Amino acid sequence: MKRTPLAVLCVLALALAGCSSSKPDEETGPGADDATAASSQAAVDKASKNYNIQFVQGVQGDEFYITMQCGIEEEAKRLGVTVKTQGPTKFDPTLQKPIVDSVVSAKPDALLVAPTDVTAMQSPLNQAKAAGIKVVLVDTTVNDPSVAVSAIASDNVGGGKAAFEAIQKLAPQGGKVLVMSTDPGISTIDQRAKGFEDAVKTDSKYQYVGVQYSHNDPATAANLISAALQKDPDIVGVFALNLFSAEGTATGIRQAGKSGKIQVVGFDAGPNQVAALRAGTVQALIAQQPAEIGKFGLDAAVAALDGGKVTPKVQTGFTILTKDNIDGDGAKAVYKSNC
Ligand code: T6T
Repeated sequence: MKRTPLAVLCVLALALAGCSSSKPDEETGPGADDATAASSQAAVDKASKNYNIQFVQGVQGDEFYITMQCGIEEEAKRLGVTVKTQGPTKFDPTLQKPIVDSVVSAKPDALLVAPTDVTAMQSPLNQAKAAGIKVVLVDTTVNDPSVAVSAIASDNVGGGKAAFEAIQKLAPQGGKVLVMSTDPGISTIDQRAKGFEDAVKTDSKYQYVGVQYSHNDPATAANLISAALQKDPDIVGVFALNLFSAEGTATGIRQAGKSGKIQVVGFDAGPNQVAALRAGTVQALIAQQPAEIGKFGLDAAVAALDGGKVTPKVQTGFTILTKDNIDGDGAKAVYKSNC
C-alpha cells in the first residue's frame, strides 16, 4: 500500500519528469487496497447477477467523464454486469437533477453519480438512498456524503497545492497568480482552489489576485483571461481548475501573445490541453485517473449489492504532465475522446 502523499511526490518530481501513481489511497483508515481487492473479489464471485446499474456523468462530452465511462465499461465487462451511462448537456444541476430524478424513479439497484453541485444535488441523492439504491459518488461529492456507500475521488486539495508548487518552480521570482475556475459549489473545483490559495499564502513572494468563474465554458475563460491581463499585465502564473477552464485559459494566453511568458498549470489532461502543452502555452497538466475512479466506483457498487465489504472512501492519484514526459510515461495519462 502506497502511503507517501502523492502531491508531495509529484511536486518533487515535477522539475525532472513528472510523476504518476495508479494506486488508490484511502483517507479514512488503513487497508484501502486490501478492501478494494476484497470488494472486487466479492463482485467477481457474484458476477452472474443481473443488476441494473446507472452512471450519471457531470456532463456529456467531457473527456474526463468519457474516460471514466471507459473504465466503468471495462470493469463491467470483467464483472459480467452492464452499466447505462447518461449525462446532462451542460455541467449544471438544473439539467442534471431531472436526469437523476428520473433514474431514481425507475429504482435501479445502484447509481454511480458525479453531482454537479454540493447543495442542489443533495435532495435527489437523499431520495435515491431512501429508495434503497446503492449510491456511489464518483469524482464530486455533496454536502452530506453519507447518502453514498462509497466515494471515489482524486486528492483535489493536494492537486491544488501541487499546482502552486509547480508555479513556484516555473516562476521562482514570484509575482501575481490567478485562478480560473468554473463555478462555485462544485466540490472538486472548490477543493482545488482551496489547496492552491492556502499554498499561495505560505509564500510572500506571490500575490493571489483572485478567482474568475468561467462557467465551464472555454470561450468565457479566454475572455476572462484577456480582461485579467489588461488589469494585471504582470500576472506570472495561472492555475486553471479543470479541462474547460484550462482550454480557455490557453486560448486567452495565446491570443494575448503571452505564450511561455505566463506560466499556466491546468487540472486534467484532455487532448486539447495536451496540444496546448506541446505548443508551450501551458507548462504543466495535473492528470487525474478517471478510468480508475470509474473502476473503483463500479467495484464498490457491485460489492454493496452483493453484501460484500465496501471501502467508504478511495482517493486516486494523479500524474503531472510536462513537455518532458508527455511522449514517454505521461502519454498513458492522457484522457480519451472515446473508448
Ligand atoms: O476536472 C474534472 C472533474 O474532476 C471536475 O469535477 C469537473 O471538471 C472535470 O470534469 C473536467 O472538465
